[in-house]
Parts: sequence; structure tokens; C-alpha cells
Amino acid sequence: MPTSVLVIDDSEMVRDQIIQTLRKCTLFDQYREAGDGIEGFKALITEPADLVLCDLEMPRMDGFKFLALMQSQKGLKDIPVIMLTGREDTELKIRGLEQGACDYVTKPFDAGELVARVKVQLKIKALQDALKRSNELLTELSNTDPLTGLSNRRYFAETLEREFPRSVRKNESFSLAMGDIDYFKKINDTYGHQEGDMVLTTVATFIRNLIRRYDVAARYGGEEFAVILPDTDAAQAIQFAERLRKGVEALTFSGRLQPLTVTISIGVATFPSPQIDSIDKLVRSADEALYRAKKNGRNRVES
Ligand code: GH3
Ligand code: MG
Ligand code: MG
Ligand code: MG
Ligand code: MG
Repeated sequence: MPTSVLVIDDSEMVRDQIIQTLRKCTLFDQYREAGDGIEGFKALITEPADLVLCDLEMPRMDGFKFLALMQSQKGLKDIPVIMLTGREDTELKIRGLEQGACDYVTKPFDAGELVARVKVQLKIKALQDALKRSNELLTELSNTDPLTGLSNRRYFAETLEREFPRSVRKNESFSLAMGDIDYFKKINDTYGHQEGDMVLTTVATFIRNLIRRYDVAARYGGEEFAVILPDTDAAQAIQFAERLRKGVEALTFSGRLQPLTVTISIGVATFPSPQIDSIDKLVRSADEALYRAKKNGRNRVES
């Protein structure tokens, strides 16, 4: 990604001097300029920058209005802004810092100081970006089952808490399918635990490829899977479960597992229906349907 800086000042001479100074140190790939806050804001909307240097006193839109506008925009408020102020403008510096600027450079500026201050802001920005990425990774990790890569039970519960009320509000149906691999213990006993794991990841990958974009598939327990199906009525949910059941039955395995056929029993529950008016009842109902599927011979869908 090319790095870019935006210099906003109503004086073309000041803009030129700043850009020349930064160019000498090749701190950025792109140097853009704007003559006032409005132009500057438009430039950022078109394409964000890694750093903004902004004059305070400008016609049309001054630096303070520009800062306020940036703070109000989700995609812009994390871009560091260094103010350009007069040497004696202590009040303005304080106001600017309070309104979201991260530093200031006084005019007429000293080239060495300008470069040093810009470097500090780029360093902070790099750290912030790294922190954001590692937070995203951490969230991803804490939501994911390590063996299968499906969502884990924690994320499953969180998704239900979020999506179920949303569906109720929108007057949409909402379904849940709970599947449990049949006689899985026997697979482990016959082929070993590692091969058992391989069966789990193969089934999980199949489920992941079967679901739609807004469905959430989770590993609910050892060899139990749950699929959240928003905006899905009872008939559609049963249809989905049947496709899942048939698909698992048709999976083929390689290596030592080769002749193996795996089957899955599935219970389905849907909101709205007479007994189901809460997340708890939805889960319990899917679980009871799964129990019936087991009792009625396995490799079945019940609702
Ligand atoms: P049923 O048809 O009634 O579901 O029978 P089952 O054998 O599948 O059910 P049971 O609950 O008796 O056994 C589930 C087994 O799944 C027992 C447990 O050792 C195994 N298991 C749980 N988690 C894992 C795992 O992560 N890897 C492997 N390989 N096995 C697991
Ligand atoms: Mg000015
Ligand atoms: Mg089980
Ligand atoms: Mg069991
Ligand atoms: Mg089982």
C-alpha cells in the first residue's frame, strides 16, 4: 500500500515548502494538497491518507471545523492530524489538540522539527495499526474452533443472542439445525482418535461449503454441529438438513479411513412455532428433535 500525506493550507507557498521538505526525506509515496478544509475533506473522502498536516486559519472551512468533521467520520477519525499554527497561538494549539489534532508545527516551520514530528506520528500510527490487526486476530481466534475452523460454541451463543431478536423484530422466521455424528465412538475405536479428528474436519468443511453467507455453522460439542439459519422457515430448514444429511452420507475418505461411511442425525427447530418463543426453547426443541432422530434409527432428520 502506498503511503500518502495530505497538506491543507490556504497558502500555496506553505504547502510547497512542506511538501518539498517531506519529499527530501521520502517519507511518503504520495503528496497531496488542499487549499481549505472543504477541499481537504473531499480529498480524504475520495482517498484516505496516512497523515494530514492542516492549517488552522483558512477561508471557507477552517482547521477546527475540519477537525470536527474528521472526528465525526468513522473511516477518518483515526488519521493523525498535525496542526500548522503561528508561534504565539497557544490558545489555538490547545483548542486544536482538544478537538482531535495529535500535534502541531509552528509556522514558519523548522524543516528538521517538521520531519521529526511527522516521523513520531507515523510510528504511533504503525503501532496502532498493528494493535488493531492483532485485536482482530484475537477476536477471530476466540470465536473459532481450532480443530475444524468452524465457529465455536461461544460464538454460536453470541450469534443467537444477536440474530434471534433481530429476526423477531423483522418478523422473519429463524431456524436452528443441530447435528450429531452417528456412532462416532466406534469410528474412534476402530480407526484411532487422529482419524476421528479427520472425520470431524471433513464433515465440518462440507458444512462450511453448504451454508449460505449469513448462516453460522458451529462445532457445538465433540462430534456435534449446530447451524444457525436466519430468515429460514421450517420447510426450508428441513430441506437444508436433508441436504446436509445426504451430503455427509456421501462423503468419501482417503487413506486408512477409505471404506468408511459416516452418517449424521439432525434435529431442526424453527421460530415462530407454537412452543418456541425464546432462544432457550429453540435450542431445546432442536436438541429434542435430534434425540428423536437418534431414537428413530439415526441418519435421519427430525423436527
Ligand atoms: P450416537 O450415535 O448416539 O451419537 O453415538 P456416538 O458414539 O456418536 O456418541 P457418544 O456421545 O457416545 O460418543 C461421542 C464420541 O466422540 C466420544 C468422544 O470420545 C468422541 N469425541 C469427542 N470429541 C472428539 C474429538 O475432538 N476428536 C475425536 N477424535 N473424538 C472426539
Ligand atoms: Mg492560513
Ligand atoms: Mg454426541
Ligand atoms: Mg452422544
Ligand atoms: Mg454421536
